[in-house]
This record gives sequence, structure tokens and C-alpha cells, in this order.
Amino acid sequence: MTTNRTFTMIKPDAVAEGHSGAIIKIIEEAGFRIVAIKKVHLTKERAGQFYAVHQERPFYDGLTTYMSSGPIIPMILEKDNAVADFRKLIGATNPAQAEEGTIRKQFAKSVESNAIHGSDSDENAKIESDFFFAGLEQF
Ligand code: IDP
Repeated sequence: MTTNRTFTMIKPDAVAEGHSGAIIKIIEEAGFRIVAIKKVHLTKERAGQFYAVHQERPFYDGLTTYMSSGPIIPMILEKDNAVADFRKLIGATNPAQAEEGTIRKQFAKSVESNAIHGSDSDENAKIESDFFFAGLEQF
């Protein structure tokens, strides 16, 4: 295992409901170091660019409306085996299928409003990190 990085965002539903602090506590207690963090409010267009890979999917319009409905907290995280371990920590996309103890099991409301994002590969972690953070903000 090598130390590497992943990208996450606390999504609008979880930020609006005041779960950011609890979620960040879980992330840090699981051994992830916060490399970069901020709070931003995406336009629908920017949300659409982030999720461009899903643009042919039926849920794309709802997803980009949801992701631009309020502020989010993007973060870059570092840990051994970061991408896979973080996906395990957040749980399945659909909270109904997420394991006990996962962040989505605790905080997600639905398959769309599912509280948090986690990159699915090292390559996407880098692309997604660079979407939100300039090089000088990543340390
Ligand atoms: P992931 O976030 O667990 O990697 P993806 O399949 O990449 O899941 O989907 C991106 C996001 O799109 C999900 O986190 C969720 O917010 C939303 N989404 C995925 N599938 C559905 C669906 O079937 N209906 C509504 N929203 C969905």
C-alpha cells in the first residue's frame, strides 16, 4: 500500500442539515489527513461539468439541480490506500444498501441526496481535486 489521495465533497443536503462537523470527525478518526478544504456553491453548469460522465443518464438533470441547490464542502484527503478505503467508509451509492457504520448509512436521505462523494480511482481523484483546488491550495 502507498500513501495516496482521494477527493470528496460533503453534498448540499448534509451541509444544510448541519452534518459537516460530524462527517469531518468520522473522516479524521478513520485516519484521513485533510490536504485541502473549502466551502463553495456550484452553479448548475459547473455541477454539470463535474458530473459530465453521467450526462446521458436519466438522473443527470436532477443530480445537477441537487448539487447546485446549496453550498458543498470539497476536500482532498490523504491516507494509505485512500481511494478504496474512503469508498468503504462512505458506503454504497444507495443508502438503503449501505453498510452499518458508513457515512451514507448515517447521513444520506436517498440515492440522489446521499450526503457525500468519494472518487472511484486515483486518476479521477486527481482530476476532481484539480477541478476544485489550485496547486497552491493542495499541501
Ligand atoms: P457514487 O457517487 O457512489 O460513485 P455514481 O454512480 O458515480 O455513484 O453517481 C454519482 C451520483 O449521482 C451519486 O452519488 C448520486 O448522488 C447520484 N445518483 C446515482 N445513481 C442515481 C440514481 O439512480 N438516481 C438518482 N441519483 C443517482
